[in-house]
Amino acid sequence: MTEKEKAERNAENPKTDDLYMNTEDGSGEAMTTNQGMRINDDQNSLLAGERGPTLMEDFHFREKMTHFDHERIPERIVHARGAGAHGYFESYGDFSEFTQAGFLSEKGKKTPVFTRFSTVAGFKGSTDLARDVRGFAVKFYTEEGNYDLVGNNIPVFFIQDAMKFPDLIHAVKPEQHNEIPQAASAHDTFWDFISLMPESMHMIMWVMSDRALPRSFSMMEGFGVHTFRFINKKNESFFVKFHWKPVAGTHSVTWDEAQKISGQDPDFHRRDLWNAIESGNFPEWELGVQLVPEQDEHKFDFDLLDATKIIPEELVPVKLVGKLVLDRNPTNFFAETEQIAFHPGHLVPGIDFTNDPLLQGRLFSYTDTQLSRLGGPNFAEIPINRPIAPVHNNQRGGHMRQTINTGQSSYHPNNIGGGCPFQAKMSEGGFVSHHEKIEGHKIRKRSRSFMDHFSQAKLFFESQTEMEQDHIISALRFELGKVKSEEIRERMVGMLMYINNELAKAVAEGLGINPINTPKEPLNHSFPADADPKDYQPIDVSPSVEKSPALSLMARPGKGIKGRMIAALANDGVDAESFEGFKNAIEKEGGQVKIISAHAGSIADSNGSAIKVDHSLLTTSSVLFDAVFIPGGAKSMETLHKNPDAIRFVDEAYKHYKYIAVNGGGEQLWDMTYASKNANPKGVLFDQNAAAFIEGVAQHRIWEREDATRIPV
Ligand code: HDE
Repeated sequence: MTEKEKAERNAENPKTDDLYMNTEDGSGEAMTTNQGMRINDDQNSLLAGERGPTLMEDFHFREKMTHFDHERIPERIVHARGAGAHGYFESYGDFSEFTQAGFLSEKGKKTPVFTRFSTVAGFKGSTDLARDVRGFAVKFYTEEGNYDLVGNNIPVFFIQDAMKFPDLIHAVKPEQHNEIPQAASAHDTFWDFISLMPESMHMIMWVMSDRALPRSFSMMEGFGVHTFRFINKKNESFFVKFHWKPVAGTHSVTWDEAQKISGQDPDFHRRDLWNAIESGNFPEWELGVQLVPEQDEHKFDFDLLDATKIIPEELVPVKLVGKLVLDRNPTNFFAETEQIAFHPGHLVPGIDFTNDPLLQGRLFSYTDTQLSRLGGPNFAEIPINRPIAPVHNNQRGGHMRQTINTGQSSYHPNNIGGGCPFQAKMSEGGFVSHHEKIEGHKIRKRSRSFMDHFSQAKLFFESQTEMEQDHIISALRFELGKVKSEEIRERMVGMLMYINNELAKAVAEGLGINPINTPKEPLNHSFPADADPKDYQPIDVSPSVEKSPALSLMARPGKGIKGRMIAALANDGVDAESFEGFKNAIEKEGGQVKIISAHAGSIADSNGSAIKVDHSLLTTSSVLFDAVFIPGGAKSMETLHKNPDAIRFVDEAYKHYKYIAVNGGGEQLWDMTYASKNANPKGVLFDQNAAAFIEGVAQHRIWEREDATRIPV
């Protein structure tokens, strides 16, 4: 995308930086200290004599070094690793029938947003490709104040009560004695905890599925997870579940690829988001809502307040209400992506909480964590966190206060300040909590309606395609295979038997366990000391939906190849016509073509024109691409067909079910591969036009390529 195009696009869409950015690029300016004094030597410390000690009075050195020493802030306890982008949300219509939220009140209304995606378990410097849940947090800078939809790419959670969150996170993070392993759940403490907590089984099915290995942030769904409330102007309430549906469809990588990508490019997802935006292929999602009128609260065979449950789309369809477009990369990662502070309690009138005990606990945690992470109560004044709606209140002081409040009074009621700032009436946009009737005893107890732990785990597993089920089985074999304790493995297999017998048997076989011998009761070990364990054991529920096709990744293939990366294997002498034709056709559809060659620099095509090489075979790998194109050109092939890295590149792409286009003399390289031993390879297109290849790449993978796993790379 050219600078001119970017400027035009920025002018069209609402954005926050005009309103808050305090950018500084130093161009044309002399260097100064933080006090604004000009610096004329930034190379040498102040010494007592040419070879003497450094003087304490060197205030420039001390200021520079002190600032550097304090450059880092504590990383997030969870979701430390992430990437973010600016964009906008556009409402599809007027939804005031359901909510008074202004950003959903008018067709075409645009609201600026900042979105941050993340992994959960790994440290800030860990790999993007961990098997993990992804955070999907969106800050809407609405005219009525900031609204944060702080969700995940999986619609349920491991636990039902926030009380257990520190335990869950301690169990999944690196073990406390040796801080191993990084960004991985495949270890004893995680599965020890999980195998004692049957409420986590539904989530475990999702995390062991390909959902936990997204191909790209732009190819994963997002979910608000909890049930929230919409409130309209008549004070009528609807329960609501939020969904983000990716326009590019839902796609994943395989576990073999994920592990290799973690070494080849641990920034794979960050880079993908950055490149997509820079190339003008803006990632897009549609916002969907499942709405349940208040009076239907108890109509379901699960509790709407239980965050380990979904509302199957077959029971309540998803209504699309708007579109999210991410069209601008951050200017500075630290200032924006690192300092942004989300909070599920940042609401606008028209959206409210429910009594989900997981959500209620989150309402405490997020402000609390910002206090230590961002250093004090004024984090809302950091540019990226500032609402575009003006802020007026009587909060004063605190570390790093930016606002200079004028006047004499900082309390309410006051007469000295003319009674200002005054309390807004409802009609002026005030927030009023839903008038829900609450009566009860103070009690620490889990409702019996939360005790069905298996029916939706079963629903999820049984709604997957055979290939997806195989991947879940392999994931569990891998994860539990890394667990050293036999007892934990057996307990887990015992738990899986309550989900699906075939699943349990297949996992047990991989672990060398006889499922018959696995312990059965009690399943739940998470109950108060004085409770009767029986009151906490899972209950059996026959669900009203037995299969939900919407739960398969295959249900949302998306359209086209926007954002896909295609590797073109070429060397000096590549056939100009065959290469250019494909490249142009792919780029026209929003895909990106990268030239991979035996050497870096540039290559000369058959017409003698120079083509810039993007990567030599040394610095890249097939796992970083969605498909491979081998253009012809006798001279090019003469070099590549003898290059073991080029041969492996093609074989590996074949192993990972990718489309491969072979044109003209490209067959010389193909013939050297192990994959070519198959007389009729699926998804390998010989001398076909670009349109056929593009159509294939849009399907993402050829899962029916049965011989793929045999490829020895
Ligand atoms: Fe979070 N979570 N969480 N979480 N969460 C944080 O807040 C917490 C939960 C989610 O990109 C922390 O600012 C508790 C569910 C996202 O900055 C912390 C519980 C869901 C992000 C915290 C949960 C989420 C966080 C760490 C159990 C999906 C990253 C840093 C009750 C609906 C936001 C921070 C970003 C971050 C607490 C469970 C989503 C510690 C106590 C369920 C996307 O406050």
